[in-house]
Amino acid sequence: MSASKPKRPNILFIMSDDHASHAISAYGSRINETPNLDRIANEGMTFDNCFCTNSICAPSRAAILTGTYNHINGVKTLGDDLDGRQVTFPKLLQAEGYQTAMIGKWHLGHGGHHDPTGFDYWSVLPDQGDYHDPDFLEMGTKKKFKGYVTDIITDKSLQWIDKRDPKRPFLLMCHHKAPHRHWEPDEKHMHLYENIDIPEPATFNDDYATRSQAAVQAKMRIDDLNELDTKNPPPEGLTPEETRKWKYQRYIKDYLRCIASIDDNVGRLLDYLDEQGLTEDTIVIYTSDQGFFLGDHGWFDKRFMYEESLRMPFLLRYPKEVEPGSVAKDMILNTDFAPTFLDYAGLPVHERMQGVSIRPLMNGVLPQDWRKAMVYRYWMHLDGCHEVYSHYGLRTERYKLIYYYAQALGTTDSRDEDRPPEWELFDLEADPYELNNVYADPAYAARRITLTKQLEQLMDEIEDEYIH
Ligand SMILES: [Ca+2]
Repeated sequence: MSASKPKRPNILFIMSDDHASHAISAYGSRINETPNLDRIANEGMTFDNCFCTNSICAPSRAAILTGTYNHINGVKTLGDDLDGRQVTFPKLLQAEGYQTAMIGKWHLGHGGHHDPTGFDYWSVLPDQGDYHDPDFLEMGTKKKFKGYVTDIITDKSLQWIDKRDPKRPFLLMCHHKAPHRHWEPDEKHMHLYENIDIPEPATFNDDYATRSQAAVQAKMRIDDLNELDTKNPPPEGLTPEETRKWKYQRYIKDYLRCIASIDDNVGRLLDYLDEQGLTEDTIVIYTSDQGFFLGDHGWFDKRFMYEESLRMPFLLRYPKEVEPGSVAKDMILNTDFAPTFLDYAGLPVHERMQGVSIRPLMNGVLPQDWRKAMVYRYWMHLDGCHEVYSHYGLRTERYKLIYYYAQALGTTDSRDEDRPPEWELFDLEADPYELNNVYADPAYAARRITLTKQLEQLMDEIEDEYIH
């Protein structure tokens, strides 16, 4: 190592799919224990307010790789592939001498310009991938692997680290498929929670009384879970209320069983780093591409800008710079990840990127001009499945303003004809569960105006277009 060039850290970026922070004990989960994820929190930093800019799989992944919002990177919906010719942080790290690998769920298209780019090695699941005996595309060649997907992704990750050149730093993206729908556990955890009831969340019986039609009409209620989700049909003779409670138990137990396997496998990676003497020099992150409703508001799934799906878990360990057991309350976004990794590689933020490095927060320093608000956008209007309306909105430290603009931009859906745009405003201090829409409350009239202006200003800043 030359004196002029400080040693650059390895980066182990572990991301799962749809793992809500309220199913991690470090975040105060009421429903499960995650000792190995908690280890990252106890030995590092917990970010309490990490938000995605669009709560759906492919778009969040594109925002992470490119450090840009979805109208810039082109992945607004699940149907949009990532054009791999654009700038991503793995490409920039690779060009600076990092060894780079992408293992697990990619979900950003394949073939032509859509294969993973910027990686020395990639082995990814085709599309959503399978839980059991999954196929992988290894540098483009399809191969089947026996076993459970979370174990296999971890095995491949360990093998890759083992074979690397120890003289150069590495970036490993270890992307789990779990706990994505349809929540298929492995043998080992199949009987976990068998004889207990998982508590229902506080908003399980939300009646959407003050809220938008978007909330009322979304098809992601616990009642909407199908037989692929619950694995068996409901027992005969149950009332609708009993059926709903039965479906919740079936859903949440399988979801948590998938997470138990992730937790074990994260433990394997952490142990390996210890054994190899790599812990001090490696930034370890655990996150998920967005949050998830765990029966909250009577729902499963994500998409909405409500807290449970907007918030991403983000745990980070880096013994050289981060105080063990520390907590950051400041707002960070998925677009910040790329600039942060560039910072650690000694590179400036690329001019196209829209996020900011969170490295000062990791050192316990809050820059004076740190953001106090963020904008969000869900583009997939009436997807034919969950039927969530497209919307954008603003979240400040205290308020959330959401605008359901009732159409896909540039098109008109005949189902929109009788549907006016709708607004929601929540005072998160008075109403942390977002049950009371105060948009029409005269007491919030002045606040509504300033927040609307702030929303439009921030959308101008990120160069997104909005509908008046
Ligand atoms: Ca996801």
